[in-house]
Formats: sequence, C-alpha cells, structure tokens
Amino acid sequence: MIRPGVLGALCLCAVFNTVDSGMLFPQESSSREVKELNGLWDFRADKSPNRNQGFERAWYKSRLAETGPVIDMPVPASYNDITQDPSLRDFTGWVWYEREVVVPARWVADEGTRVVLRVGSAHYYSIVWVNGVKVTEHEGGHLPFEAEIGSLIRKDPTTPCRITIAVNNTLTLKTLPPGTIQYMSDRTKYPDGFFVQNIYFDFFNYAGIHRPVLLYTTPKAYVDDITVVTDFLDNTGLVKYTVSVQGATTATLKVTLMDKDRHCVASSSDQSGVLKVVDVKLWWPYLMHENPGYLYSLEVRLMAADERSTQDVYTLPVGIRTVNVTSTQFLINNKPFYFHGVNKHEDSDIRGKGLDWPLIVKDFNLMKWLGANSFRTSHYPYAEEILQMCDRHGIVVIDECPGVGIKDIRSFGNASLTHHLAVMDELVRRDKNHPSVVMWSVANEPAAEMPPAEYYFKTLIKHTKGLDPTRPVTYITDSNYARDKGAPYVDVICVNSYFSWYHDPGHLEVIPIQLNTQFENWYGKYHKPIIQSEYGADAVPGLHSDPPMMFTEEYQNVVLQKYHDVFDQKRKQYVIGELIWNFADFMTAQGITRVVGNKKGVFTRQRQPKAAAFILKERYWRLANETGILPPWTKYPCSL
Ligand code: BDP
Repeated sequence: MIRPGVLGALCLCAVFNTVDSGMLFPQESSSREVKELNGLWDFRADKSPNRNQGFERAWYKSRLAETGPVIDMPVPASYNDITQDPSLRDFTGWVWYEREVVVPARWVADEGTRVVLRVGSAHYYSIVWVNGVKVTEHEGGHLPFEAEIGSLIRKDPTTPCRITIAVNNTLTLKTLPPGTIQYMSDRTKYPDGFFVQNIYFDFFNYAGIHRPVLLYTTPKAYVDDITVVTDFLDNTGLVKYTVSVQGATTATLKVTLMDKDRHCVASSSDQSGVLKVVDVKLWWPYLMHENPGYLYSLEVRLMAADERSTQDVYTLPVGIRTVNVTSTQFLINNKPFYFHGVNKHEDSDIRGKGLDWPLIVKDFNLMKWLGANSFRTSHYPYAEEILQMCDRHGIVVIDECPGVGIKDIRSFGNASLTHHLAVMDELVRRDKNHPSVVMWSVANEPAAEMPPAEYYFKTLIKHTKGLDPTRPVTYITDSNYARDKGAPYVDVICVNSYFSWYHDPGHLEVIPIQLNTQFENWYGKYHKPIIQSEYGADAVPGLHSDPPMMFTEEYQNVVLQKYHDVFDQKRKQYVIGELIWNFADFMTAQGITRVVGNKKGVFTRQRQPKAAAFILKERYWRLANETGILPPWTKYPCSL
C-alpha cells in the first residue's frame, strides 16, 4: 500500500511539463542581467510521518525559520552528504528550501523588465513560491524550469523577495527514473511507518537543488528561442535558423553570425532563414582536427519598431557540423568518427550531484589527458554548463534522458510514456543547439524484451526524430539481440555487456568468444553500426593480485585489454565506438555487491588514476593517431 502522504502531494500536482516556450541558457547582454542565488539557503526536511506537514501548515506562507528549526544548506548541492544525520542522508519525501533576495530597485521600478526565476535542476518534483504565492511546479530531476515573477515582486517593493522551493525525491512507477515505495507492515520486524524507496538503477538517488538558481531579466519584448541546424557544401557553411520572439506583435530583427574574431561572416533581418558562410571553419571533435570545437556566434538583436534602438540581444554559440549514420559508420562532417570515450556520472564527495566548477574542469582535464573524444551522459541529462564545455573543447556527447531502470511492466503504460515523451520535449528544447550533442539516447537497459516495449520505443523514437530530424536516436540495450523489441527502431545499436564479471565471474578467457558472438549476433540481425556503450570491472584502488582476481586493479586491466582486442578486429567492420564503464567511481545505494559505491571507475571518486587509466590512455591516444588528424604537440606518445 502506498500511503498518500509521501506521494499524495505528488499526485495532486501531476501537471505535465509543457514545452510552449524556449529555454535559452540565461546570459548577460546589453539588454539582460543575471543574478545568481547560489550560496546558503534555509533548509528543513519534512520528517512528519506522512511528509505532508509543510503543506498542511503552509510553510511557504511565512519565513521557513518561523515554522520550525532550519539548517544551512548550500545550493547547488545534494543535501544527502552535507550533515551527519543518517535520516537526512536516506530521506524520502519533501524538503523545503528558502532564501530571501534583494532585487535591484531598477528591476522593480521598470515595468518593462521581465524578471525570471530559473532553477537549473532540482531532484525530483519541485514546487516554487515567491512571497507565499505559487509560481510554478515541475516534474523531473535533471532539466531546468522557470517562472516570470515580475508582477509578484512589484506588489510590495519594500519587502525582500522570499523564494521557497519544496523538493520531493520520491520515485514511483511513473517517474523517470521509476521506483516504488514499499511499506513494511510486519510490526515484529519494522517500526511503525517504516518504508523504503526501491530503485532499479545503480547510482545513489541524490536529491535537492542540484544546479544554479538565478534571477535574470529580459525586456518585455524578447528573444524567446533560437533553433539552428547546420550543414555545409564544399567550402560553404549553412546555418539554418529560426528565432521566436515573445511580447511583440511584429519583430524587427538583426541576425549576425560572427567568427571567433567577432568579424561578421553573414547576416539577415529575417526571423528564419539560411546564413551562408564562405570558407567555413567546421566544428570538429577533439583529436580529429587540429582546431577542434570551433564556434561562431549568432547574435540576435530584436530592434524597436523604428529600428533605431535594440530591445533585446541574445548571442548563441554555433558550431557548424553534420552528423550521419550508415550501416557501418558514424560520420561527422562526412568523415568516420570512432567514439573512444567514457560514461560518466554527476557525482562527487560531499556535493553528491551538485554542480561544482572545480570538479567539471578537473574532469575535462582528465578526459583530455586520457585521450577521450566523447562521453555519454549516463543516465540523465547533465548540466547545460557541461555541454557548453563540450562544445568549446570538441568533446562529443551522447545525450541521455533519465529513462533508466524501466524494468517493471507497469512503467510501460500510457502515463509513463506520456511523461517520457514530455521529458524528451524538454531535453531536445534545451540541448538542440549544442554541436557536441550528436545522438539522443532515450533509455538505458530497459526491459526491452517485454511485449509493451515495442510500442513504447517505436513511439518514443519516432517522437524524438520528429523533434529533431538531424540527429540519430538510440537506447542502450543489455537484452538478448533476438528478443529486444526496440532495436528495429534505433539508428545505432548501443550494447552494454560485462563478460567475466556478471556472467562467468573470474573467467577472463570467455571474453574473446562471448564478445565476438555479441557483435556478430547484433550486426547479423540488424545491420546497424554498434557502440560498446558499457564494459568494465570493479577495482578497489590499491588491491592487487597476480594471477588477477576480481576487484583487483590487475583484473580490471585484463578485462579492458581483452575487450580491446575484440574491438580492434570489429572496428574495421561495423563497431563505431567504445565507452568505458566508468570514468570514475561513484556512489550507489547500499547493497551486498557495492563497497561504498560502484568501483568500476578508471579514476577513483577523488579523480586519481587506477592502473586501468593508463591502459586506456595508451589506447585512446593510439586510436586518435590512427583515426584523427593530430597537431604535432599531441603526437603519440604524448607528453600531456
Ligand atoms: C550497467 C548499468 C550501470 C551500472 C553497471 C554496473 O547500465 O548503470 O552501474 O551496469 O553494474 O548495467 O556497474
């Protein structure tokens, strides 16, 4: 039985996210200001038995500190590892955040200024109030949401603006990822009210406000969205664009495409059109070209009706590149691209899934050191700030939605599918303009052999292609090639396998034959290119044995090497990539197969290399030398 308390409020506010406006990344410009609200917020977990006291007593109506004891909580961060309180680490239900903000007087005075409150992401369900008035709610833990709050803060300009955000991390059969709440009613075994959150995925269900919260302004008439699709013909780049404007009946625009030196290379005054770039500099992946990640800037100016002054200006980075898939290749700018990369998690000590710039930059430095040219956002969309880094550094991304752990047949129903489609709408809306994103992944290891999977994935993949016809779509499979119902609909087959680990543990000698069979079966049936989207083995850093035994660094090394031998045969045919599981060790739920988290990282959670990192580095630089065009300073063996 599910008690209404924990989930009741979730169901009450089960409004689907609507994608009727743009979600441009907030930026400062001559017409826009940004005020970050990161730092310490007041925080209170609702530990009442039904988790509903906050709503019953309307905690949003007054200062949170007046409702009961509050603690300091950093934003952005997961709340789980911040305190010494075990009941907060494993908390399920509503937590409340609050912060008072002084809004610049000119924002309040100028009725012509839109003031928007934006949350980069909060896990999982959020409700937001400003000065006690509800302004928005949002389902989904990994994508941004926002609300215009200008009229509210103008009501009483003398009081500070009080922002209250309630966040609930409960996962149900209809959420993404799914989960279940299980109450234990045997009073000889469990205390009154005891329940657990069951999940079907292998990472800790960190919760809280994970990405920056900010206020930003735009004028009343503003650039609401921009969509670009790029192509090229010989030396001429083509940037097909559409601008959507809100708050103006007619829009007079100046659209200018500038190169890195801010020289105008093409311009237009149309709301949509195609800009031609002579002697185009294409966007290339890292290690595939001597000048990777080349970005133009598309400046969109919304002019006042008399065309003499600018109302709004927004500048979008644009990388000009194409993506195509054949039956044996993945082509970027018509050249074969081989993914030699990693799977990641947003995960680190103390912060959990909170965005952290030192960690982000360190991870990019490690990926480049490793010679990785790509990663998959396993198993949910990462912060847009990370995709911006990928655009600039030329790191190729497979962008995955939070469709992980879809194992229960009830999660294939209509309500789940409708929500999954809505999440794809939001994901594509946010990430469509990033040149680094080359493929959408709609799920990880769903129970794709179940009968409803065929309709589910056919619909989901068709919908995603409708949203974005320019990128291939996949999901990550671990099911049997003969029984996988969704595989006919994907563009690229992405397969996870753990031979000599979950199957035939300890038997390294089975890897060559089993991996070969895996590839031949999938290719034989579908004739589509294949990425080994996960493979690996746990290694506790510092644990050694020879001959290699499971959980030692030596065993992890040999697993990698044996997989690599087969990749080297098959990449000459139809295997188009290999992504190690995982870049770094990461936290999971507690269980008998996990020793304080998953240890399949080639780096530790603190980002120090295990022996496997050096094996991978050696390989990735060698692959880059074979497949890419490297500048002299990166020639293998490199000195990075
Ligand atoms: C794969 C999952 C991944 C797990 C990994 C593992 O996709 O999330 O962490 O197995 O068990 O099946 O290490």
